[in-house]
Amino acid sequence: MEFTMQQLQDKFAELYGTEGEPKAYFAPGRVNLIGEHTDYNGGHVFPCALTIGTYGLIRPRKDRTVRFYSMNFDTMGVVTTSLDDLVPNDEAGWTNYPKGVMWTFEKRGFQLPAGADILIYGDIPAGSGLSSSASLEVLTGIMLRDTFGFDISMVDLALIGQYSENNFNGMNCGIMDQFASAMGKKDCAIFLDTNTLHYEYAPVKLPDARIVITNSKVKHSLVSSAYNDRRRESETALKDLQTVMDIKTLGDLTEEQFEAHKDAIKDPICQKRAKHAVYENQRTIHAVEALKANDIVTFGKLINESHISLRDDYETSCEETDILAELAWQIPGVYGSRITGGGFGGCTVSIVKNDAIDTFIDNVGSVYKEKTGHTAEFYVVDIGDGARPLN
Ligand code: GAF
Repeated sequence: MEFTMQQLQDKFAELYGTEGEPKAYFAPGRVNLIGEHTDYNGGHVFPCALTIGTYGLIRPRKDRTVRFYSMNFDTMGVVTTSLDDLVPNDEAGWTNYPKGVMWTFEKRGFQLPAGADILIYGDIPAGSGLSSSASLEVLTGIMLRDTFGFDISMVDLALIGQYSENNFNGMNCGIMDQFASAMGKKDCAIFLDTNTLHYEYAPVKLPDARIVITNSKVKHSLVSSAYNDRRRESETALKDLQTVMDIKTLGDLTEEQFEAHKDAIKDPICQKRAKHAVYENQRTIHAVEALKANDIVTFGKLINESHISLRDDYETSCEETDILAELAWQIPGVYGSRITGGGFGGCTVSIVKNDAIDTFIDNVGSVYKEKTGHTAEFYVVDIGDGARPLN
């Protein structure tokens, strides 16, 4: 964290005055270990919350004004809006995320009795695909809930975040990121069935290894439109399959059932997308079994297969993340490595033996730089808790 809590409190007082102590909150980012692009296909995911994320200070006001300030976008200064004017617009930049959550609260019958002064600071690297927007949504949700005394569960706060991202910000994401940020648990990944929202915490006990995130430092444009395309292609595949079988989601299918009925999917691109969704869901179930049995070798192999499927069938990887994963696979001591998150850049996640971490960072970093000109960043991460008050 670049700023201390004291510095955030001082900035809050400087901007908004000292009348009344603001309350402080935190909501984490996430890394997904396996189960990619399965969350809107009725499959399983296996993310964990990080110890980096978004911090917020909030103090209610007496009128309907809302004031936002971000330490990360300080050049925007204080952005002022009103609870009576909750509409998305480009000039509002990052504030469209908290505004979307406020709009969703009102839509769901949680009428906000007053506005608020809000200060935000995030330590998730920009554009890394580690869910800075989901963490901001969940943070806003928990701040509003506590400040105005609403009775809303953490799972519902995740759903509110997803709804606002879909309907206010136009990104048709699934539930994974908001769920991980709201429901994360230290040292555990969340095995979530996105069909039922049934979940269980699986301890991530890696006796001789750590989770290493590698940031490609690349974010290709049109991420959200390409993401929405994938979602549409998967839905087309599902509709075709439903003409020959009784299923609700692609997550209902085993690999065998998919192979037996795949010809019902007319468009070959949609068929590849569905293949990924079905196989990735099954891989996720097997990966969790392997982790529970302390079989890190199998867990790692499934992680590698996930990358290959995202590269070849779902086509959400890109040259840079392919290079990162393929370099990682060559290093002894790497159990598995794959692109994580929405794709088209962002990060890879790797499971690396403790005594191979330095070599991994040196080798992957230098060859990646040679091949792409980009300087990758590496984070050896701990798994943290979900969103919470700090004072
Ligand atoms: C993004 C989305 F926000 C998630 O819902 C999920 O679909 C992920 O991409 C891919 O697994 O992070």
